[in-house]
Amino acid sequence: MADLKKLHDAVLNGDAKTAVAVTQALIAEKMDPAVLISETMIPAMAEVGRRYECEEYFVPELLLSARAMKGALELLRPLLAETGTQPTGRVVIGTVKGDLHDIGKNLVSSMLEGGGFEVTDLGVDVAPEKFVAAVQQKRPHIVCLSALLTVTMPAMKTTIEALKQAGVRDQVKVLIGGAPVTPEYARGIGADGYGENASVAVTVARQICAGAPA
Ligand code: B12
Repeated sequence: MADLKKLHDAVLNGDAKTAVAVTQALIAEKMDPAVLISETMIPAMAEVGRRYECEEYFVPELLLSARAMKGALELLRPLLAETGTQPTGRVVIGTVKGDLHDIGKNLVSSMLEGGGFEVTDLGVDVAPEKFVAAVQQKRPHIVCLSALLTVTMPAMKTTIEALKQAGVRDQVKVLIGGAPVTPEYARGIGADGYGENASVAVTVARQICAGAPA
């Protein structure tokens, strides 16, 4: 049995080569990808964040850990998507303007795909007008906004304002998330829903598409 701790430590130490090799071994052993992510990789990234806060880690270490996490996630992404059944709804997702964090957003995107949603991922540093254009073109049921920085959270509000200005706000539900985001903040800026993690994002998105209040 490949070692879960080895995967945890590879992400923590920014060792992408080992992270990928151990993930491959765990996949071969039919390990549940959701367990690998939620019980091994996310806790490792949380520890990376803690070390950064204590100034034990700096930006280069964050980048190395992010690269290791992304390498492992690339392998798990198709497996998450395989679990899907009926198309559930259309989603446009992106990290808001000024923000380059995409690991959590990619996870939400993969879990939504796995939950049967058709997902258009606009990437990172997405300007409000780009979200508006995607809503006009793709006609999604839900727009998902991600922000990891307190300084980029206001871009969520600006994006909602831009949807209103363009006259498309009533056509979509807006779901927001990211480490500094709270349900109160979501309500305050007029979002329709909030999800604290990727699996909650799928549950809330399903509720929205079923017509239940988010
Ligand atoms: C990795 C990382 C980076 C990497 C990002 C690489 C990448 N490709 O994403 C790099 C090195 C680039 C980086 C840069 C910076 N970072 Co940084 N980073 C992190 C770190 C360590 C981990 C983030 C992460 O990936 N977590 C793992 C994922 C799985 O969790 P998540 O993102 O929270 O996502 C989950 C939920 O939030 C939720 N979710 C996320 N999005 C959405 C969307 C929706 C719709 C829903 C429903 C749910 C949802 O579901 C996800 C999965 O469960 C955090 C620390 C932390 N603890 O968060 C700091 C952190 C976010 N970074 C921080 C800072 C300060 C920076 C920099 C300013 C540093 C600098 N001096 O340059 C820059 C900013 C660059 C920019 N303009 O964006 C601070 C932010 C402080 C603040 N309150 O604003 C943090 C909190 C570190 C800290 N403790 O100080 N960072």
